[in-house]
Amino acid sequence: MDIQNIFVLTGAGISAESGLGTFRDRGGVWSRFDPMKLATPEAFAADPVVVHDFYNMRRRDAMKAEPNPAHAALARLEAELTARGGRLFLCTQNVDDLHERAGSREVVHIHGELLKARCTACGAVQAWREDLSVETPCPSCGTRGSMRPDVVWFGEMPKHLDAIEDALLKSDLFVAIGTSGAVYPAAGYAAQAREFAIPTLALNLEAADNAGMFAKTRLGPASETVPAFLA
Ligand code: BJW
Repeated sequence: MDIQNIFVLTGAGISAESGLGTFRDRGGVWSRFDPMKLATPEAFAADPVVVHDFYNMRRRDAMKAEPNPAHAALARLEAELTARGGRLFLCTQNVDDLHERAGSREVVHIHGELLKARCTACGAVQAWREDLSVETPCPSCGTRGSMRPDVVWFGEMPKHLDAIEDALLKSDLFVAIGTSGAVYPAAGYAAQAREFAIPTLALNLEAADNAGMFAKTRLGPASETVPAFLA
């Protein structure tokens, strides 16, 4: 592959074969749980116990999961591009750490990280592997019950947007893997790439909501399509 700068956007589909549920597929997380009661700041304010229970379960599941061949292939691609002076900009919507555990060195989490917690009193963010509760004190400022998962809920500002848009516009290829193209602003990146004449490729199990924005699509499980794309 001769391309130097590749922008990869991953979604829940890349972690599906690691046993972590996607959101919008049949049987997905949002078919079993109401996102408006769990993934909004209003839901957390109304019932923090329920929201903590949900994210405690998700955190435990994420820690038990292992990276799959799709995560590993992206880590190899990063190493290869870096060795020849290029760059893989890996933007994940996932809150798990499977890219990092597969060996990816630079990972940008637009929707935050489950294995980090943030203090709503003093703003401190720290690595977090334990369950959270309404009693958990903030290690930085001591305020009780102020810790929340450092993830991005609906209506909240996604993270690292300037760096993401900058990398997107500098890329020679945009690849979306395992994402339904339903959640903005990430769902709009394919259209933005297209607008700037950057080639676009979708690797997904089935056609995404924004499928029309991609010049090329390969349908199939990420554990097969991602290593094949690099071969
Ligand atoms: C496989 C596979 C296999 C399965 N192999 N593939 C414009 C228009 C309309 C609405 C909006 C808009 N702009 C903003 C909004 C509002 C809102 C939004 O987008 N709502 C939509 C529902 C319409 N967006 C927001 O509120 C965002 N904030 C925001 O916009 O701030 C304002 C602002 C932004 C920018 C500039 C200025 C102002 C925040 C969104 C936060 C999303 N949070 C969540 C939860 C995170 C914490 C948690 O994990 O609980 O993020 S929701 C959930 O969806 C999670 C995901 O990251 C995200 C995307 O889901 P993803 O990854 O695409 O998963 P699925 O399940 O949808 O798709 C999986 C795909 O994989 C499927 O296609 C399968 O086929 C495939 N697949 N197995 C390959 N083995």
